[in-house]
Amino acid sequence: MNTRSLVLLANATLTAAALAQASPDFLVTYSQPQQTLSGSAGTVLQFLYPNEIAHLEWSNGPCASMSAEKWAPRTCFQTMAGDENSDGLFWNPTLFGKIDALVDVPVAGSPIGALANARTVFWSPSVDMGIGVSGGPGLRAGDVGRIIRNTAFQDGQVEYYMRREDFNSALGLPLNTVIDVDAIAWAPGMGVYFSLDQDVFAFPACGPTIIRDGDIICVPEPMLTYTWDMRIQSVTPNSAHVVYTEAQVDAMVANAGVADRFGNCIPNAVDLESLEIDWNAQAAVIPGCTGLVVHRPHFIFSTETMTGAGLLTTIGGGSIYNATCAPAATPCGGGPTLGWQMGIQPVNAALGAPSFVNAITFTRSVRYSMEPQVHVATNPIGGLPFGWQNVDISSPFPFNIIVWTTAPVGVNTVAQSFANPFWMLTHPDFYPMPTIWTSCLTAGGFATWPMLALPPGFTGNVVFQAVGFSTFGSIEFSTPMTLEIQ
Ligand SMILES: [Ca+2]
Ligand SMILES: [Ca+2]
Ligand SMILES: [Ca+2]
Repeated sequence: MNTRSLVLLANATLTAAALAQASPDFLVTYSQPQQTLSGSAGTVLQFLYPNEIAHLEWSNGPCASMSAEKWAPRTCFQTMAGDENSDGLFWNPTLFGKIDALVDVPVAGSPIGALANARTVFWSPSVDMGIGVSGGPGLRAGDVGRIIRNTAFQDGQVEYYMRREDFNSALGLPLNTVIDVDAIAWAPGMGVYFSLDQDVFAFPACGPTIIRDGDIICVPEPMLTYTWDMRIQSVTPNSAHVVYTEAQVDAMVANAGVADRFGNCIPNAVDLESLEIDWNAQAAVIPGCTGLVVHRPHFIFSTETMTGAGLLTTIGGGSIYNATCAPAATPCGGGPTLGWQMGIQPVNAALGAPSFVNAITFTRSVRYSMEPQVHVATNPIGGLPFGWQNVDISSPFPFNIIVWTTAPVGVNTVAQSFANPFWMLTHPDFYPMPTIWTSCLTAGGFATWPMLALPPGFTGNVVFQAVGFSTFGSIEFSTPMTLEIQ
């Protein structure tokens, strides 16, 4: 390691330490298309989709910026995934269906790894990703994983946090049972906690039972083995314990006295939709059925009934989660839960946002995302003029340089990425031989640049990234985007 690397590492440690003192951020997904509370300076980044991840940033000036902002656009995932569904296009607006579970697992002792990015966070889709690039089994609705470049330098590959087979094994189900994991959380030293999207008859530790979609299930720590980077390597069969039954979750929702987006009191859960550990109260120890101690921490959670994007906690037998800035839902009788408390716009002052919170994870992250207005375009006979569309950036840096590089075209292709050696905070990869196209200044956290003119006859895929320079010397890349010209 040379002197420069040591300086970078020291600075990264300081940065992470500074961030660690502040409140953690949430990464969050919503069940329906939503609009950011801020309006994101009028950019396309204001439109949040259920297969994208948004960022509720409380670590920098908590309550001044309650808006959820786009953290991982669809085009970022698509550039990482390539033509996963074998139709010859990268762009697939329904990639993943919805992101219905999220977990962030910082690798112990790594200050850099402690800052989440689209390569490090794990998610579960509601619809299986295609296997055209990754090969089988791919990222299925019953998996929690991420898209990586593997050690053989192949992009668009899947790395699992926990596989469908492992969830099935812990539940005592045949390993090939089709399931959909729709909430997950991890508590160090306690285990993995999750919930399913459908009821299923299973054989967990306490014997045959119907696992309900509102149950919170634990695979206790002693029943797990980990990889070096804290992913789940294996589970003990029939080791899952239900730590909260659906009936208990129903009771906690009722006890919380929380309003939905119409202002009606919510009587039950129906389906548990998101989970994160709530460290504001001590975990309980409950007897396991195999003589094992099972930990039951408190949870921040949402359910299918909680429109207006409210959040509850299991503390106090079920109560409205008190986020850093404000209660994360409206109490019963106080009007509708609007959505602004989770950073999104209500329909109007009397009708909240349609979404429930579909996935949440606490994390620390610096957001640097980029998205075009048009993802796939036809180049007409005369070519396309300068500024034929604009591209928008959400940027923490005052100045951005825009770089581009061509990417392969055709069935099952994917763009090749490389590790950015000067990275510390944002997207860790760049795409090869980047050519400088233009630059733009950031105002109020957002920037926009006009797309280059395209000569007649030009077709192909182009990957763009923005490059920013941090105050302590790292060179940072935005999330990548692909433009497909036909
Ligand atoms: Ca495709
Ligand atoms: Ca899922
Ligand atoms: Ca969910």
